[in-house]
Amino acid sequence: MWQDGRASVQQEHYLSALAARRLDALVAATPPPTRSQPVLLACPPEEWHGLPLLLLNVLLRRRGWNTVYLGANVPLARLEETIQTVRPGLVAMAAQQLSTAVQLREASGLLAERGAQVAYGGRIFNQLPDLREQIAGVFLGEDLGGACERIEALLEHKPKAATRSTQLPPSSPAAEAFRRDRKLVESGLEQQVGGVGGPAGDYLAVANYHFGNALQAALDLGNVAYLESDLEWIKGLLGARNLAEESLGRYLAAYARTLQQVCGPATAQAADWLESHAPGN
Ligand code: B12
Repeated sequence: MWQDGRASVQQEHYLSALAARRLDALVAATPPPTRSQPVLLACPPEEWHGLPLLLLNVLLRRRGWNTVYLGANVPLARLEETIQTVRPGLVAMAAQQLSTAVQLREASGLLAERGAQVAYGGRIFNQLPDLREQIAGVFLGEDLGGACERIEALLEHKPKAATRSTQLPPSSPAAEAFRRDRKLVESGLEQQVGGVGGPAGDYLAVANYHFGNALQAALDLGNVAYLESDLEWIKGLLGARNLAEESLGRYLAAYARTLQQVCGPATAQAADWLESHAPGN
């Protein structure tokens, strides 16, 4: 509803906070855990969608598990210390977006290296099942319904074979070039699409922030086509705000040109993909 413009951000925040309070109240009303092995629940850095893991927390607590819910946007620094203190039988993580799938990939690698068993899920892994190949952990399924049984099976049997390699693929030249030159690309775009300041400038700054994050994530994950799910989201958002789809077309075409000019051959494939996906092309 929020994406369609039928609910305001304020209404969405109000309802999310209400849902979180209700879930917290359910946890508080649950009897003490009957199973001693802790289960740690944490969102990776920059992931603010904490509700799914909060819900999983309630479900696990109701089955007697001793959960430690760390919430949204948990930094990776000192995670090792936490693992040593809590000594969890399993760490459950969730990511809903492309950019936080990259963060979850890093967290899972780090945890697996320290010998922790990782399990995960989230919207982005449902949309792009290929991504599961890059995570050092066990996928818990497409919805929260069966997640508790899977977690219990993992805690009871600890299948080593189900955990993937913890070796991260080397960063691609395209990902490195964009990381290095993103600011230059964005200032080039400001000159092409419109100056900063005023409504157009505001939209551009917001678009650059979200789109740049998603593009960096797609390149980090090794496939610019992973951006497709974000483009659908942006199209819906523009439509709901009465902005023509051509503005996305112009933006993507200008992005492709600027990327090509600033980063050169390293990002040629990404620039071609953006150009061919610009509505109106
Ligand atoms: C509430 C909400 C927020 C709240 C979160 C509050 C909170 N405490 O969690 C806030 C305001 C923080 C937020 C922020 C943003 N959000 Co938001 N948000 C939502 C919303 C409306 C509901 C998400 C939710 O909790 N659903 C309840 C859960 C239980 O259901 P679910 O998400 O559908 O999950 C199902 C499966 O995916 C799966 N699953 C999900 N997680 C897990 C985990 C495990 C372990 C398992 C097994 C399964 C599983 O199981 C569930 C069904 O059983 C969705 C829209 C929607 N309808 O889903 C957008 C949505 C997720 N948000 C979105 C976006 C874009 C954003 C923002 C970028 C917006 C912005 N402009 O700033 C920021 C990003 C913040 C960040 N860096 O993380 C997009 C993501 C699109 C995309 N391509 O990335 C969505 C899909 C909305 C949309 N269609 O545009 N958001």
